[in-house]
Amino acid sequence: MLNKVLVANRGEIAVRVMRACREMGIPTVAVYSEADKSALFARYADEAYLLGPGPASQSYLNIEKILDIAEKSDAEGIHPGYGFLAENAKFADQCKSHGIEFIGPPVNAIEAMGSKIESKKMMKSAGVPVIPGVEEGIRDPERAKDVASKVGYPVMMKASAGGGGIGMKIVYDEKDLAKQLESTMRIAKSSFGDDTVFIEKYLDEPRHVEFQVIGDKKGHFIHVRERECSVQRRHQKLIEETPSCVMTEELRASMGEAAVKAGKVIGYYNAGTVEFMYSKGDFYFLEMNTRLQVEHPITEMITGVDLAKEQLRVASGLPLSYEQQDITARGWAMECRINAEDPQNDFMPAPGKIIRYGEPGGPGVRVDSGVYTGFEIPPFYDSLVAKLIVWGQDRNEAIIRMKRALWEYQITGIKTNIPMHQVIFQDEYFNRGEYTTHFIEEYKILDRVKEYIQTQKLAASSGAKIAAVTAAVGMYMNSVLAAATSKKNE
Ligand code: MV4
Repeated sequence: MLNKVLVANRGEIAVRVMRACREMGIPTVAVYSEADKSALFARYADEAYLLGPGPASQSYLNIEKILDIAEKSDAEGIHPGYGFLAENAKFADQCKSHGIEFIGPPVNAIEAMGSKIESKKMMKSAGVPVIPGVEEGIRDPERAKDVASKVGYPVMMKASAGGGGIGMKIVYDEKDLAKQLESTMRIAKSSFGDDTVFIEKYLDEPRHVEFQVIGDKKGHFIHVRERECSVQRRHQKLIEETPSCVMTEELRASMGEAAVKAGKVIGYYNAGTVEFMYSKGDFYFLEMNTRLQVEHPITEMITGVDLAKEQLRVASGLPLSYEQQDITARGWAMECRINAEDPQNDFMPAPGKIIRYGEPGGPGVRVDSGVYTGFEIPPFYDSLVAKLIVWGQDRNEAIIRMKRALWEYQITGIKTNIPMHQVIFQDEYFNRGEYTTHFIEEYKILDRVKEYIQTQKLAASSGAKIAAVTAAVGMYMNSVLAAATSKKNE
């Protein structure tokens, strides 16, 4: 077992990984920026070292400083969390050359999955269904026209080095192709330093269904079922759930088989996620994420698998604790990402000081957070404050429980997206599980959130008015009563 683990991350995921380490008796090292000097994760660790100023480039992305602290603290392993350096092949390789265990997949797997074209090629060769198209970079408008006419309009153009929906363009007609190709290449170059673009069939009404996978260094490789992540805003996941509403035992078996094939074909080990597009009964490989995902807790809630602990076991050279037939599930889990954002100002990040913080609890509620009353949320990083996760016997109970937990959640002093979650959990289509990746736009959720906040304010203010009038009447009645009583006593 690793002697000590440095967690090269911050916030909730740093606390989450440190909890797994503590349960396994592995001492932890935190690395923190100036802005995080009083953060929960820095206090939770057995040792904590300052990285540098707030901006990520001078702290959580400072590879040299992180490796230096790892060596000075004698940490044998580094867990990258998600974001920052989690999918940085160079960092993984530098850990290796420093004799430090990168708690994640092999370097070649990170590299291969960093290219959408290469990953599609590898998956196709392994018999994993991929979105119809050609797995080659397109630069010439004539070649683009040829490919698009074969694939059939509308087509989707994508940056091969891209992610998060950046450098994606839908093209409906040949007359727009050349112009869109040029702009997609320009965006790809400016965003990712690589203008390689490819073309594939546009899938209408897709759902985002991903499979958790994990393997050890002895060749055991399994999936830990699916997660539905279609409720997204601008390619940022907001709500995740498992099981997926479209899943059947047969579909789970074939998608799970495809996910395992995907991992095996690239010699993967440790935790990863295979993302699929589900459209009209068919599924297609989209991409593979070579890290522990934000939404991993919902998988843990229905299966009982502690994915962070399995990661630490694999990094220590131990076998997985489970074989495929051991992976069973019970009930339904959902996660709401609680972000410090202003729903009345286009969900702009809203950092600031938390005046009062109170987490929901009770049966079937888990909160993974990195904040507390009085904590100053810094402006330098993503806006995720916490993840609210619930478990229910079935989807209906999970929804009811999430509504109750959202109602209990107390966060004052900053704005959050909690009202948005409350609107979504009241939506009839969401409640029926009838939603695609277009859900937020299709049902005008963002406009409804503004209305909801207004009605809440009115209710609160009229409640306040009623309370004030009631108090005044009460005081008047008391004065009348007091006058009557004193007269009687004269
Ligand atoms: C697609 C697609 C439709 N057709 N590809 C790729 C990156 C991912 N974040 C969004 N991606 C999509 N790729 C083809 N050929 C639709 C999307 C998409 C999407 C996919 C999953 C979850 C949310 C999404 C939101 C918008 C677009």
